[in-house]
Amino acid sequence: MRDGQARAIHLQDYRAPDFRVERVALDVDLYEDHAIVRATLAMQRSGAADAPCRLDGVGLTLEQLQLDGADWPSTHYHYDGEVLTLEGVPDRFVLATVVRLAPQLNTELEGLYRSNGMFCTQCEAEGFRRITFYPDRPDVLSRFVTTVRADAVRYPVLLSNGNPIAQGEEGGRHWVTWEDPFPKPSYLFALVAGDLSCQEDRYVTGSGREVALRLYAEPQDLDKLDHAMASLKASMLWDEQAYGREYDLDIYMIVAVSHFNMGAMENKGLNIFNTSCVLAHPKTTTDAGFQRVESVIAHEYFHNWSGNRVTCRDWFQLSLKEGFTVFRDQCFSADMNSAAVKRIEDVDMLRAHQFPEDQGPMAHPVRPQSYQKIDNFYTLTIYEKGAEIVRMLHTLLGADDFRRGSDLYFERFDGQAVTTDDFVACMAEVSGRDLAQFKRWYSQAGTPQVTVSGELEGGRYRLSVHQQTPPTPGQPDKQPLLIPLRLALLDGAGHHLPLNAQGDTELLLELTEPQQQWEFALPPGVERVVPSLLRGFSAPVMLAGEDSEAALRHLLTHDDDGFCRWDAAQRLYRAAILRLVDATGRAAEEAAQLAPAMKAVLAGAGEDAAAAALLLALPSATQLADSLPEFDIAAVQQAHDALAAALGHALATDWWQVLERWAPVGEYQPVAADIGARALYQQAASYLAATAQPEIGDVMVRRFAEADNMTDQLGALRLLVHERLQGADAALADFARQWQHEPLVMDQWFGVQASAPWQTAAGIEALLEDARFDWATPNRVRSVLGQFSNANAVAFHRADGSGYRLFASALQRLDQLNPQMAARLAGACGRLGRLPAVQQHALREALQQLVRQPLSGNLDEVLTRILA
Ligand code: 0A1
Ligand code: ZN
Repeated sequence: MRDGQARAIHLQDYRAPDFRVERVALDVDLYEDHAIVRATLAMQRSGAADAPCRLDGVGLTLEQLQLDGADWPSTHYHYDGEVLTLEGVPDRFVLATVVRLAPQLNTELEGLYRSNGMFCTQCEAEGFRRITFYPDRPDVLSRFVTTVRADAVRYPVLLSNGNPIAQGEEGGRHWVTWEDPFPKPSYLFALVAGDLSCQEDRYVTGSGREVALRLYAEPQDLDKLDHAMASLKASMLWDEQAYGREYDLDIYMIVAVSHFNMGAMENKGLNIFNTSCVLAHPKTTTDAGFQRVESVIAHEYFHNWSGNRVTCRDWFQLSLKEGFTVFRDQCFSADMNSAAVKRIEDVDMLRAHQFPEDQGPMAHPVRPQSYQKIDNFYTLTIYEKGAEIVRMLHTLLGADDFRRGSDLYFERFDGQAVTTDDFVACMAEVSGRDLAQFKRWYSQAGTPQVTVSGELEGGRYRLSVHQQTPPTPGQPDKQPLLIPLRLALLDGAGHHLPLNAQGDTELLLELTEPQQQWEFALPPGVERVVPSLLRGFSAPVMLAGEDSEAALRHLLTHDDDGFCRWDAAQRLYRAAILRLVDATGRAAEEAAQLAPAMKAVLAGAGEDAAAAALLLALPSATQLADSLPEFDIAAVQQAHDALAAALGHALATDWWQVLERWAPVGEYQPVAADIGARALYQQAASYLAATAQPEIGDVMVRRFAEADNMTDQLGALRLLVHERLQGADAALADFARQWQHEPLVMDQWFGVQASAPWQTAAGIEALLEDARFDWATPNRVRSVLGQFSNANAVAFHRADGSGYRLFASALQRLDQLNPQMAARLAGACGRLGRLPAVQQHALREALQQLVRQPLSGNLDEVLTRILA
């Protein structure tokens, strides 16, 4: 390993800080080849009288250190490159340091760095220590005053958190001083300096305060900020209505940067966004892109309360802010669009990506016990499973008590750094419920498996439910969880049956034991009962039932729960595809079996095209292979594609009708109804493309050429390229020519090719060597290496091991530049232990060879877990 011995940090070792910081004054002087940071910290002892003062600081060149205005003797301090230890300090003192940095050499994109000629920062989780010496932990909150200085012509815009309170200019350089009145942890600090254009608007809060909204981007992107602005205003209003939370500063700023490791960052009053999560224009952005912008804008805005006003005590509590905030942004998007569609998309994502994480070598509890590099724990488990936990609390308590609980939480802990226990305690207090067992969701890793069986006998329906959570690394034995199971029973005509004396037709069962039974008295004459279980996906579990095809068809036709209907369709498709593994010749028969139900969905598509598109989509081969003991993607993909082609033929007339009826009309708008229409069109086109008939190629070539928006254009390009239809190469070339000056669109161009199922290691290598590829831009790296390893299982896991070898050498190269990115991408190798022998051997060899190289602690931690 490159950065010294890895050291694990344990939750149980948490200790309150020995020193607090009452005030911080930062002065950041930016030059082309270096930056000087002067920090003045008013320190106050809060722990043991003899404790030395320890400040974090990574890779800093210390130029000056003074205590209370006088140089502090070098015998009284020690800096080991990571921690500055000051011995014999008084209980209160003012520490002044001067450090020199080299932001222009910072390719890790943590701390202060440059992106396309601007300066920006990323401090979560531990980037502030790369800017100055500081107790860089979330439970140290302080008030910041920040002065940014730079060349006035190159960097006309100088920003930091809070409000500007002074500015000046001298000798070609200028400066602005910002004051943030809210105490905050250092991870929420931000500054930006650049030549940026601004879109400005205003928002008046419910209590009548006026807030200036400023969205900054590079000048050529100024026309791509409308959607972000509209989303921001909608988020501000929603948080007032749904949670009673108003914005608290006079200015809310968002800056778009091209080089960013994640989606965006909620720095107080000054969000920094990956361009991909803020810029949107119909010509360059797909529907999915528009929706992502809306949800990420909301997510970062909602953090102002769930994260900033009330923050995390330590990084083990990361899901306190992330799980809650994801839940909040999911509910917001559900309210802005179709709630059922949003829920299905979220569940699909959770099951496709978080479930495998929870079953693999990286499995960890939502509140982990230990970590080496906290960056590696910004996971789907912390975010998405964390959101499911909050959702379950909402389900168990009901909307009113949940709101009372969140009000209590925000009021009681405003300005504090707290724990997930504190959050749950508020929910317990307002509801009077004992949530002790529920809290196991935070401490226990792994996806619970719930098995159900039903019996109809003597006018009663008996439901037996069994739960079990498989072992995960470091947690061999699991306790039963409190699992909310939302249930309805349908009769043979598809009507809801009453479930109790009050006539309720939906109940929330609370599964608390390993095994439990419920009985329901049925009205006379009921001969058939089909249970609708886990309605709304009421808990993040894997549900196994008897799943007779007739019952699934019944649910698909009659269930009024959007998730359950969709899940019934998924299960039908899954069964068909799995039967086709090793028997692809039977695809036409399977398609014929499925056709009537799919036709029925199409007949009702007019009501909700987006829902119809989801009901008609096959589960991905990757998801199916993940559900089997061995991850044999080649076999499953073949079966999957055979069924897709057979359905393309069996329903050809219907698909062509869809193409006619749902062809784009009118001006592009990213609104739910139109998005649904485009999704349904694309779904139909993809079935036809799977048949590889030339006619669909012609239609796609035309659609590609005539499209006036990126959704249609990219949708056509994807089918042309992935199905290798006539005209694919020309379309790729045209696309690159048309969009050469739009980096986010060129990311899509790379991504379409890297995710093509026919792709080879040599093809990926060619993309990496393309002059337009750039190792230093995370979005571009993700569009090739992320798409290849995460969205193209069939090519990545090719039996000759070529994909693995290429990937390992790419990781090694990337790790030199950006360890966080390399470690994140490496997670794609987490299926190692479940691969067929040939692949397993090849991947193990490639990773073992890699882990012998000098690697970052980030990548080393992930590879070590995978290889364990
Ligand atoms: N808190 C941000 C995500 C984020 C986390 C880490 C980062 O750098 C290592 C950057 C952003 C969010 O949840 O949106
Ligand atoms: Zn977040």
